[in-house]
Parts: sequence; C-alpha cells; structure tokens
Amino acid sequence: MNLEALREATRAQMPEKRWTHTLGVVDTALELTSRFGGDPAKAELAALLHDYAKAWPILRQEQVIREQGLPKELLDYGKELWHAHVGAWVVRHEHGIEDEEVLNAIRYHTSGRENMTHLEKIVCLADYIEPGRDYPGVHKIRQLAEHNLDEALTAGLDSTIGLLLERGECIFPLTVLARNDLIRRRK
Ligand code: DGI
Ligand code: FE
Ligand code: FE
Ligand code: FE
Repeated sequence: MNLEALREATRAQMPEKRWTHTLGVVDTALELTSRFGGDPAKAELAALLHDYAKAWPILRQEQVIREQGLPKELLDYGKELWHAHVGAWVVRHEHGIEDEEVLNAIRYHTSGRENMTHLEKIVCLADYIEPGRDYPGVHKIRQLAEHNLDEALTAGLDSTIGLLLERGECIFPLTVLARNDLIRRRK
C-alpha cells in the first residue's frame, strides 16, 4: 500500500481532531529526525500510524488484545495504553506493515520501555510535543527537545507519571522502566 492510501486509511479511523494531532506528530517526528538523526521515512510512517486504533471502541480494542495474544497484562492497566499495542497489531495484519522498528515505535509510543530505539524515542517524544499539545510542562519539554532527545523524553515520562500519581491511577511498569533506564544512562 502506498503512503497516500495509508494516510486515507488512517484518517478514516479517527475524528478530525485526532487526525490533526496525527499530522502534528508526523511533522514533529520529521523535525526531530532532522535534528537528531534517524530514518525520516520510518519516522513518518510510525508517526502516521501511531494512534491508528486510538479512536476504536474500547471493546474492539479489548477483543484484539484477548483474541490475538497481545499481553494480557495490559487489561490490568489504563485503557489509554491499549491502542498502542492494538494499533501495531492492526497495521501489521490489515496493512502489511512488517517493519519491526516501525511496529515497535507504534507499540511503545504511550509507555516507552527499557532500551528504547532511536525511532521509538522520536515517536514517543513527538507525541508529547506536537504543536497541538497543551498541558502543564509542555513548554519545558519542547525546550529540552531543542537540544537533547533523552532529556526531553525523560521529562515527558515524568509528566505522565506525575499525572498518573495525581489521578491516583496505576502506572504501567514499562513507563517506570523507560524512565529509570533513561536516567541511568545519563552522563
Ligand atoms: O494517544 P495520545 O493521547 O496521543 O497519547 P498517548 O498514547 O501517550 O496516551 C496518553 C494517555 O496514556 C494519558 O492519558 C496517560 C496514559 N498513560 C500513559 N502511560 C501510562 C498511562 N496510563 C496508565 N495507566 N499507565 C501508564 O503507564
Ligand atoms: Fe497514542
Ligand atoms: Fe505519548
Ligand atoms: Fe498520539
């Protein structure tokens, strides 16, 4: 499938607002790639597809997790985490995306994980700072993203963890592992 058809298929999965966000993540991922390196074609593809399943009915997302052997553990955590893993599965099986680097960037864009690849970092950070994002702390994360990918991503994960603490919600283990890993690698 060519990129234009994939764009239309992705757009058809979501309301206009989510599509605008997606285009913002694509632009930002490309910008981060030109700043920090990496493959722009992969960044564009992963960013385009990162929220593919975000607007799907939650029961449909749950069905994919249960029936397709995705980590059952996801069901014990926030539903907001599900779309990342579901999206990676769906674009592979419905659109033949086989590039594991791209699939992992989609799969881990919400939580991160230990040993994140450059592409995973780019997509996760782009999701935090695309121009349509507005939350306390986004300005600082954007500033850090001007010069340091890891520092910016750490600040992004900090903001997510802070929000979850405030809301009294569970923290998915990968989110904590991702942050710890980035901090340990700091020089
Ligand atoms: O899909 P987006 O809105 O563009 O962004 P996203 O995929 O980063 O999802 C953000 C949401 O996911 C936000 O409401 C917080 C939630 N989230 C992120 N990490 C965790 C989490 N929820 C739980 N329960 N645990 C996490 O570790
Ligand atoms: Fe998302
Ligand atoms: Fe995110
Ligand atoms: Fe997103």
